[in-house]
Amino acid sequence: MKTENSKSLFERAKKVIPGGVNSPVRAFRAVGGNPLFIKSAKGAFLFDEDENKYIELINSWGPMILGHGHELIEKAVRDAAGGSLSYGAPTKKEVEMAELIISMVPSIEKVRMVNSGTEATMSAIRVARGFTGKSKIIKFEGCYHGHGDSFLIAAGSGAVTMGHPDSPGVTQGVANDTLTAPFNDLKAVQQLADANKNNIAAMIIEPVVGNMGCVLPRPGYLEGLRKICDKENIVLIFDEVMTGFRVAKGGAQEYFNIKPDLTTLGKIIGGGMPVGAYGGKKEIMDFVSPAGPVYQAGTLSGNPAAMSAGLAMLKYLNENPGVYKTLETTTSKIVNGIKANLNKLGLNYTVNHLGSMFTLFFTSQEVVDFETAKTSNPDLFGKYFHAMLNRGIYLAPSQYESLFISLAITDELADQIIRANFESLQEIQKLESLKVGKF
Ligand code: HOZ
Repeated sequence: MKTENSKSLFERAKKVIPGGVNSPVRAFRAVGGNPLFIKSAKGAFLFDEDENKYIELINSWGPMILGHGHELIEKAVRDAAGGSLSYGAPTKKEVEMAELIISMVPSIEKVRMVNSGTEATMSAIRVARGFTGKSKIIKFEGCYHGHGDSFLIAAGSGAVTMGHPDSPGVTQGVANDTLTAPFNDLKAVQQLADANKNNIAAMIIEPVVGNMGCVLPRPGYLEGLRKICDKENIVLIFDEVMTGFRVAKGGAQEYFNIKPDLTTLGKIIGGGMPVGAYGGKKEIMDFVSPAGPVYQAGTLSGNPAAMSAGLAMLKYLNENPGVYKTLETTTSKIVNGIKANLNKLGLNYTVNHLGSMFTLFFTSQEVVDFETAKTSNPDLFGKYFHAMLNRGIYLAPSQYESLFISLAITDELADQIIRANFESLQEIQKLESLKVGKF
């Protein structure tokens, strides 16, 4: 595989961009080697600067549900660009977007557009604090809610693999206001609530975690959190940056039938454009300026091109709910294929899966929280990543990320992924056997 162009771009990038990338996971540090510089993408495929073609299982970390370069979204952006790319003034499109989100997401009664998931989570926490008059928050170990100071405590995603789950630069004061509990452990949450009576403003959670790999809530867990929040007067925030409009039309809250008080949404509502949103109960959202006293603003909020792209995708999902069945069928086929491969090879690694999100963990333990996610062997994951890449499959370059399937993955491509998985597992199995002198 030729990679000269990516390599030389990375060398140039390292001189002018910290670590050569604009977001850490992309640097391939968790898997070794050089990142690939992507030139274009269409449907299920990515093309890099060396003209290599890959079947793509990241899909911009979730939003490209319809696959890359979908005609509806491209047209929407082209049409929007015919106006202007930014006004810094209200538009009809953002009203339509808010109406559509409210009609699709069960718990959202009012919604504010921002520019990224990070902005959405930071703003949601602020309004929860303003609304309750309390200061502490609970987050869950290994969950990642963007790079806001309050969330870089026991954070997942790149913060784990870069070795900074508690980032320097976050003041002790902020850190003291963030309480953490293990995912899937209701008792630990109740203990925190008891020890911090009347001090906890909000609890924020990825209802299905994507940022320590895909980790599912145990039956009754989200219901339990809802009950604790009701009892303790805590604002329950579902971070649906990854799960919103992906695990179901109305996100994880529809799938599990639990209504949070606030929901944060991200890139997914822009169909790939930079955007985010937070929304929820009217009485909480009416605390946001100018309706209420909690300040939050932005020139690019509700950007017309982002709104147009997002509307095109969300309308498509809203009008074609069968897509979720299709996504689930394709993903189940891939996951079952991987499980069959593991079986054939006598390997007992763990695969977690919900809807069109899944992760293969290189551990035999059931992965239910951050501790068990960390039992996955990073060395094996790195080898597997490169073995798949050499076979034309582009995975997330970190164990602590979910994979996302798009509608562009056909049955034939699913077969190709399963075949590549078998060969890759076999390859690393051989390497491991050689290492321990089995052959
Ligand atoms: N932290 C992001 C996924 N959990 C990756 C962002 C990116 O590199 O685009």
